[in-house]
Amino acid sequence: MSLLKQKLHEKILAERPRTEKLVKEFSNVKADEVTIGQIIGGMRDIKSLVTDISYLDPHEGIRFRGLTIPEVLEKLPKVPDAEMPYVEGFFYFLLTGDIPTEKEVEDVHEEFNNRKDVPKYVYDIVRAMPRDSHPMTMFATAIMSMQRESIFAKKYHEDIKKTDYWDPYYEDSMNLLAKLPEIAAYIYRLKYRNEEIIPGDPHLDFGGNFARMLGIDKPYDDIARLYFILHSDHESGNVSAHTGHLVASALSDIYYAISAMLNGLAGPLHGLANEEVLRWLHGVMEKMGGKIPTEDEMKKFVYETLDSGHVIPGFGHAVLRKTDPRYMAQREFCLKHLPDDPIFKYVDLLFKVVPPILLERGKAKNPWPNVDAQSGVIQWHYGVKEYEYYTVLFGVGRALGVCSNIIWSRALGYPLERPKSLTTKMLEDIAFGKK
Ligand code: HAX
Repeated sequence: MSLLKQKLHEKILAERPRTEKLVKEFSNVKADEVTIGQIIGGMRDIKSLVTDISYLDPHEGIRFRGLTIPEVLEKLPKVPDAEMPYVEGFFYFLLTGDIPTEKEVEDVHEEFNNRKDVPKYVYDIVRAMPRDSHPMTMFATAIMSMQRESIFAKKYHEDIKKTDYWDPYYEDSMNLLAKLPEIAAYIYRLKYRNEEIIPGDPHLDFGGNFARMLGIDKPYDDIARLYFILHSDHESGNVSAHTGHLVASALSDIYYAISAMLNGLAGPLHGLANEEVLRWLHGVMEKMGGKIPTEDEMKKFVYETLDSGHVIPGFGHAVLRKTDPRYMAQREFCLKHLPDDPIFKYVDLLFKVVPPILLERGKAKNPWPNVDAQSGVIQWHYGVKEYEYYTVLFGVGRALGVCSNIIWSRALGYPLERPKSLTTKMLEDIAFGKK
């Protein structure tokens, strides 16, 4: 058994009694109350999910297993000659809550390496799709097509106990995660680089190998690592994480769950926002003839967008009420590596100009930038100029967190998710005081 699986098993046995006790002795204790505004308003803020893998404090931002982003970047084992930690080590940390040793990181690397070969039929299916298919559609389709590989789907029809479900979910997750960089890079090279596929190098780590298969030199390997880590998890209520959780709660296997997760991520109010940011910025650049606008000129563009009924992409958040620390981590990278990039200058100007305007308009609950405001800029700078691809990168990262959550959901025996609906008439009766 791999070191990761062994550690995970120990952790599961240690954690189970906590959940069992809560369910057995405290099931009727209220954790929250729900208003009509929340029921109609997208279930915003209703406390109805549980995860120990990450927690999003509205005023502090994300913590992964209790650590802030700067702490994660500092404490996890780093790739030699690189600034960023191993994605393999980060995944170990997400899944177990422990900082891995070098040996444990190497063990995850070996596990991924042994499972990374993508069946040929997956590539055939992707190649058969029209070349103008969105890369997210190609990515989700590739993953769906591998459902026939699911170990859980086979074991379910054999004699497997519910308490052991986590094991085939873990195996399926490892098999799938190992292949994601290969599939994502394949889609990129197929669509945007004349179908010239670059083979991976088994000696390289998850992020480094992805950069190689994309065909981009250093420091893009560090960008890949940073990007996958930052986008991995944002607790359970966001559309992609929640979709993955919901689908797997029906005991649909990891292939069904992760392709569904990607379909949720592909929306412009969620993961597609990074694409929208670059499209919007290039629109402004074109109008400015490439020159950096003054603050007043930039304000004019922001007002124009708002007055035409559109949102400013990359700003606002359903939970956060401050600047997203994932934005700040990427901003630091930009300040260090690409301070003179014209698009970075645009983004920095927006950081100054947009929040006061959104505050003045009084609608957005959070006027500050989110992760997507900054991420496309870095990709563009290093030559990934195809905006529509950015959400695929987000998807590779998000799968790390969603797979971890799904494995734990099976390990702790979380049941089928099934909230209750009411009719509008019932809400009116509640609102007007009738029973
Ligand atoms: N520009 C203009 N108006 C905005 C806004 C923005 N950036 N952010 C919020 N608002 C508006 C909303 O559209 C809403 O208006 P209506 O009442 O007319 O519908 C109002 O302010 C209240 O919205 P909210 O409660 O503050 O925000 P929501 O929880 O409803 O939505 C969103 C959160 C992230 C979807 C929203 O802020 C938005 O559309 N932002 C721009 C798109 C974006 O950047 N999305 C990526 C978010 C991060 C993420 O999930 N990445 O994957």
